[in-house]
Amino acid sequence: MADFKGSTIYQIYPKSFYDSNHDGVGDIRGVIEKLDYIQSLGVDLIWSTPFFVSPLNDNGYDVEDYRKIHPLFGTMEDVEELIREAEKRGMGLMLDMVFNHTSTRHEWFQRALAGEKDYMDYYIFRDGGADTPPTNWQSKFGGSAWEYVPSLKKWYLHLFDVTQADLNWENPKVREELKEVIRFWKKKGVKGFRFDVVNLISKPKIFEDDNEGDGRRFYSDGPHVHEYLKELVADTGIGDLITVGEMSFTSLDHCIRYSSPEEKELSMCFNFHHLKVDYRDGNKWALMRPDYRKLKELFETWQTGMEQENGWNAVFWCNHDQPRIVSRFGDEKKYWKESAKMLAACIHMLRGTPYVFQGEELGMTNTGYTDISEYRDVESIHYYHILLNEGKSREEALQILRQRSRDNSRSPMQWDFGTYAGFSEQEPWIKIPENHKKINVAAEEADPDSILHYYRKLISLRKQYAVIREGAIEFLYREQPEIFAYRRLLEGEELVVLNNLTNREVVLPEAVSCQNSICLLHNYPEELFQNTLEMLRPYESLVLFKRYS
Ligand code: TEU
Repeated sequence: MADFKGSTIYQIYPKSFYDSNHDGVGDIRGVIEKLDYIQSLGVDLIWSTPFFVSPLNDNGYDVEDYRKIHPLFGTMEDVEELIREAEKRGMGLMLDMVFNHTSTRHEWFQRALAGEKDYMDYYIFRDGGADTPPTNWQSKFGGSAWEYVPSLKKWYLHLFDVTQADLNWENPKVREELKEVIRFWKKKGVKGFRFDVVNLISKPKIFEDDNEGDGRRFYSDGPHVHEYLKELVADTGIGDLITVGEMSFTSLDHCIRYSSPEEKELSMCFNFHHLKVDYRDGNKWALMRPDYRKLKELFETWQTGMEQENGWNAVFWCNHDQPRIVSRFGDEKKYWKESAKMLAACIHMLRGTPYVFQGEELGMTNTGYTDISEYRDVESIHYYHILLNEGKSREEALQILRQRSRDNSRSPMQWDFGTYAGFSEQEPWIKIPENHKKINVAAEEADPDSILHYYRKLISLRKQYAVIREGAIEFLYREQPEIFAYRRLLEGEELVVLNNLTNREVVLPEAVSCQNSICLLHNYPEELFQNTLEMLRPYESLVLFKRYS
């Protein structure tokens, strides 16, 4: 079994990582050229979001052919070279398998559209008049989750964009096709798989209207999902690789089952509950300040719940769908460095496998776009219009996108001081934030106190201390929303992690003595470290280690 507990995983969004052929779009050769940098972070696995043939309506999450590489990103030889070159540097490649749906341009869907019965059964088609969709379910990107096909007089289900048709996993042929895709990539030497929205693959027997919500309660963690996952893993022999499922609107009980080793499903799960504490009434498009009490409760529930039942969390703040964390829960201006480091420590010392999304290790911020023409993301553009239709002004709608758009994380990686931040010599496909002159790899390599060096230290601590990989977890200062703190324990070793989530000084209810501890990490200058802590400075973060004899 691969050491997923000791691993740190680096996520790449190839379109925005590095543009080796200077056409304005990042590519696979760009990743190869930057492998030394990735290795220098100390990570074990590189998860790349999809680079397969696709119309790219959802930037590759709409796959047209699972075995071919989109020419914009490169060739199969490039991917093979990436696998080899990563391996030489002690790293593996994790591929993103989008198996809940395919692009409507996929051959299977095209044959379904042509009326071939076998292929119609690959998808979820339902009868119904042109004006009455089978259910009132809503797509995650806004609007109905059903699309009518006049030539067939049927509707098909798409939980995401209209060009992303949901596959029918009840059909054993579909499951076999997808297993073949896994075998194909496994043979090429891929070391891990991330399964996109994999808890949505099993739809209910009966499709009915949802009078309480958008339909998600009927198809999330659906009736046969565990069975399908067990079958996929057993029949492809990927039980020894590192696997992670992206779980949308899931529960702790299901994630325990997805990830506990006895179940033989996946190594770990992503869940998103902690990233909704700033959604007003659960609505992503309604702004609210983060509720830190809720955040702490969620971490506690998921961390201790998974520990008790031997499950495993993927721990993360950032990915290609989330705004940048320093802009979201930190302070991108006055306490940029302190808050980015503090937030990193919160996550990396938890019980689980940490993920770092490209640029997070630099403290990259939200993009600050001021015009709708600067956005590229299908969801952001849909919602902009939905918000206007709801009566919001342009400025209000843009204000919401500035905080919530997925494009906040999709702007190009900031490598140096160059015109296009060293990402490309051509104007990139999406605009680079103004702050790239300050926030970039070159600047942070040169600054020993940078966020980049801090991430390197955090990542290396996991390798050095078993307590980080294996220790039990216990939460501290549970009644104080400003302080996120916990203790990790393992046979005579103790790690204490203290974080001030706010921009104010916070007095500790009781002084903490560091007399017998080693301070492994601190985000304030060394001379400010005191042996007795009475308060925490704004966004202060400390990682303390003690060994008992
Ligand atoms: O995302 C699943 C998902 O539900 C979200 O994180 C989504 O972006 C959010 O609900 C929108 O508010 C995965 C991929 O990570 C994402 O990029 C894809 O667009 C989506 O699946 C469809 O494949």
